[in-house]
Amino acid sequence: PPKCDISKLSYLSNYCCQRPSPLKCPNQELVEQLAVIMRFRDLEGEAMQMLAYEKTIATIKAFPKKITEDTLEEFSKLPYVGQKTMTKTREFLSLGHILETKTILASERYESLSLFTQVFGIGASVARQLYDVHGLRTIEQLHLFYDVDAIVDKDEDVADPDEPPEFRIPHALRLMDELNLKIPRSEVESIRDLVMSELEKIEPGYVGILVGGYRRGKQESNDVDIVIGHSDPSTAKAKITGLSKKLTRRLYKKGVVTNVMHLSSFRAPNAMRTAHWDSLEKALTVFILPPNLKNPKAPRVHRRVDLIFAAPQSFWTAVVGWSGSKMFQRDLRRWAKDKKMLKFDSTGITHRWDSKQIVASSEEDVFRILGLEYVSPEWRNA
Ligand code: TTP
Ligand code: MN
Ligand code: MN
Ligand code: MN
Repeated sequence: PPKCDISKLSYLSNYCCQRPSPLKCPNQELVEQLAVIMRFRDLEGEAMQMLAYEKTIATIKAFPKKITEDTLEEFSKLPYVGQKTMTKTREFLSLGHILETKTILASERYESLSLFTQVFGIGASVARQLYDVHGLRTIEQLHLFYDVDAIVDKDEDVADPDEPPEFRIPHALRLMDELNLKIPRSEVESIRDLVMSELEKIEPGYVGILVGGYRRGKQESNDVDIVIGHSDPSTAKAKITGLSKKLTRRLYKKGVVTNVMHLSSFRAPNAMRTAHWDSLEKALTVFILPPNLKNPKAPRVHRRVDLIFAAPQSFWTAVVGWSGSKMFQRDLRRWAKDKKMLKFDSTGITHRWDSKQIVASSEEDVFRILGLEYVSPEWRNA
């Protein structure tokens, strides 16, 4: 991606998409302390409070100065930094930690709820139910509760040779330790290469861009995100439609895809738009790479891989949207709505009054259409 001129951005803006947000900021420890409180609010279902913390944290990530007694005054004037943040920041400056964070980290409730929500398919409200109603505390107890061994073994016995089995909570529990391992950049690239070589066999001309945290410069990712398009604009739409199913089936037959948690086509765009942020065709999958011939004893680990399929008129908004971060993307939407009377999501940019689409021809074009300075991915870590 092209580089950007960060002197044109400002950490004082109310919008993440106008601020330069690096991967690691000078106040990273404070960010991590506040993130515990944010996470706890999320686990407790307190959506508004969680969002308030998300906004404050995003502001701090772009503040280029170390917060000290000298910079505290300037810090207090930043957007989304209020009385609560100031109290906690002062605690952090004098004690080296935030009192509430310490209490949360020591609580059994936080420990269990954060453990439970690490299982794919268990959200905060289910986790609270498991904790409050069923009295569960540990992963071992979840294994018994969901009858993991019986269900996974039965599913393997009746597996369809053509369709990858759906990934449900028992599968997620069995693979939890593996899926929690971080993915190094080299393996992210190997997964991309394997996907592209399989696409090449279906039909030449497909293009794939690694997005997500990898593109923002993370050394280790939690999953692999790839936006897939086709280089021939006149036939691309037809070559993308239905591809999620075609590609996933092929990879399943090769033993690369082991499960699918979500597979979509363009069937229900409106429902999809709310449930999954955009109406792009996608396959959210679990992969396992074939044995490494140079190093056959190397451990093979299951990985989460998100494949997003974009027709030409959606391609660059899909790349921007799926590059994240979540907060950066959130503020692209907010900016488009508040300031430009436009609607932005990964599917495209449209006028709010007639839903007419404005097609972007590059990543920089997305920012230009939205009336924003270009921000390169490594500065989108809001
Ligand atoms: P993630 O893969 O969840 O996050 P990440 O790649 O930033 O970090 P990690 O290493 O933990 O994987 O999502 C990537 C981006 O895609 C995220 O910024 C928001 C966007 N996104 C959507 O647009 N729609 C979706 O349904 C999801 C899950 C994510
Ligand atoms: Mn990701
Ligand atoms: Mn993630
Ligand atoms: Mn992802």
